[in-house]
Amino acid sequence: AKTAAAAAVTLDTGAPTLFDKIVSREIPATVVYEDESVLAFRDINPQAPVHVVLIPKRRDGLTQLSKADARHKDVLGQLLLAAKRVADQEGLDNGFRVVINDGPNGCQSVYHLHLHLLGGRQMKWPPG
Ligand code: DGP
Repeated sequence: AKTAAAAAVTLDTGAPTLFDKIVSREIPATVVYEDESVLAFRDINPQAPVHVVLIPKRRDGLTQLSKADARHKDVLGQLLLAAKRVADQEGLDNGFRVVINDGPNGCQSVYHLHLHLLGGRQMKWPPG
């Protein structure tokens, strides 16, 4: 299990993030959905039978949700709609979970905003 201490906060230097390299196909990933603004791919360390990461293709300063402002409104909506589409595509017709980890207490490890779509098993509440 990840700990908050293991999640290093990085400054947004503008340098390509790990997820930018997935967008550019420099790092391979199993892409399950793509549109003009969103890329979705299978998590390398799945926490459920279906675990997909959805990212904005253009980071535009959006390293984490707490950095969002009005200019990110459209892409934030597109990410949620894409999550719904992928859930449908993956056959998650009995429900699913969408998670955004923010910062050290949220256990964020990659500083390029992303949604986790988790499904294919019964989720628990509260989360760990
Ligand atoms: P978070 O901890 O919320 O920042 O989520 C980052 C997720 O990204 C984590 O669940 C593992 C996943 N991940 C990290 N590196 C890679 C990679 O190189 N490929 C893929 N497919 N997923 C990755």
